[in-house]
Amino acid sequence: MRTQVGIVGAGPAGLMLSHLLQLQGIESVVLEKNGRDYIENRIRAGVLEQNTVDLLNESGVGDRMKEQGMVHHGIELRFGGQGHRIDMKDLTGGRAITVYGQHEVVRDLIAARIEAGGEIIFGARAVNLHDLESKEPTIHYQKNGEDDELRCDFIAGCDGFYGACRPSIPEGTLTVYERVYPFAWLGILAETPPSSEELIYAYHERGFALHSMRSPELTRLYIQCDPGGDIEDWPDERIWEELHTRLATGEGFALDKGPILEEGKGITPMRSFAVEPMQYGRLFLAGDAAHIVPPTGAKGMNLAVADVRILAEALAAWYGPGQTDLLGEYSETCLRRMWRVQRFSWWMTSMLHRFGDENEFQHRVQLAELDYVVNSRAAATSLAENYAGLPMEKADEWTPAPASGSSY
Ligand code: RFL
Ligand code: PHB
Repeated sequence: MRTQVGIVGAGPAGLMLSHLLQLQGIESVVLEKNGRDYIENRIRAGVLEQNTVDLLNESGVGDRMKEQGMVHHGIELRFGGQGHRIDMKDLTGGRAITVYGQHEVVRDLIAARIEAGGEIIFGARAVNLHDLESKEPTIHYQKNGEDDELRCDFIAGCDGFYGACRPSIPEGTLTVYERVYPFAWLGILAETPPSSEELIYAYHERGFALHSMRSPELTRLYIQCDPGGDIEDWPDERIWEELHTRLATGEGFALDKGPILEEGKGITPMRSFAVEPMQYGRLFLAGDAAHIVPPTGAKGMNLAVADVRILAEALAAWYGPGQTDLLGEYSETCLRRMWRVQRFSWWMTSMLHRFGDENEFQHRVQLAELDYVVNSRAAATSLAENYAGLPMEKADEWTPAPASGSSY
């Protein structure tokens, strides 16, 4: 089989890329190792920044999000038993976030691809990639125990952190940056209406807690836990008790309990990870395949979408006017935004979690940081503009250094 752009992975990055390419008249095939049902029901991210919302709308896949997404103009930071609202709308000149599940975005994109006659091969696991430096790179994959191959002009590696694309790049080519945090998040989805209209990020002596939501009937909650912990050690009662303690306020905040849905329950380790460059020959990495941010800034999916927006534009310039410069600059353009998002996600994580080895000094500094953020308009603006999403134009204004060693 042959196509113009072979895409590995039907997460937000791969599906959005395939959709944007189709709008430019460029053919692609998406290979996804899991089944459609599985990826359409996998509970993951929930916060879309303004850029992502705008792109979904502008590219014609925003109808359900407009109907069902919950637009939020602020978030709450809670510490010392008190809540403090960060008024994102006021601080950013009108920007907002939309709470809409990642699996809903995935459903909308799959529906749009299928309606447009696009090809997504489910149950197809990429095993390795070949001839990346040639004009016809090839993806070797397995489906139903059979080996097959997809030949392409370009390959987009959108197969997440554990995928096959990044490991296909020759050893020694990529520089890896990584930080593993000494804690994890235990997440649940509960059948109960949210107890607050907006998201609550809580810093507590016992650790971080987050109150989020998926709909007026479904609450999404997280607590900081031990990274080596087992989900079996967390019966529902223990989870609710921790949530109540960590989210409590002096004013008697009432957290509503409800049945915990099995599909939303899990422990996620926390890491910051990045590789440079995000390209090797005709392979372009995008999304979690190239970088991971800890979820405290709600940025992973948004960054994945920002990458493929840049990649789609670069590929359109190559197929249309035959320009190679945008493809050559792909990695640098993405990395600039990526490092800003890494900084923000690391900062939010550092401010809001209890570190195992911390002493009273670090605890006081964290409290002072929170106190500063909620009482200084300058500090609150910095949080708000990063959380709502740095406008795409800011990154685009930057002129990247000439790409070294990239060839097509
Ligand atoms: P994905 O979504 O992991 O998709 C990769 C796809 O590739 C498939 N795959 C393969 N297919 C074929 N062959 C192979 N060899 C393959 N190997 C893998 C996989 O099955 C999968 O379908 O990566 P993508 O598209 O880069 O998207 C990234 C996002 O999923 C991720 O960054 C976010 O979920 C992170 N994240 C959040 N991001 C936000 O923007 N806002 C949030 O509020 C937010 N909250 C979160 C999060 C991630 C979390 N967890 C579970 C890590 C909360 C949590 C708890
Ligand atoms: C979520 O709703 O899943 C969520 C919200 C905010 C975050 C991370 C996850 O920072």
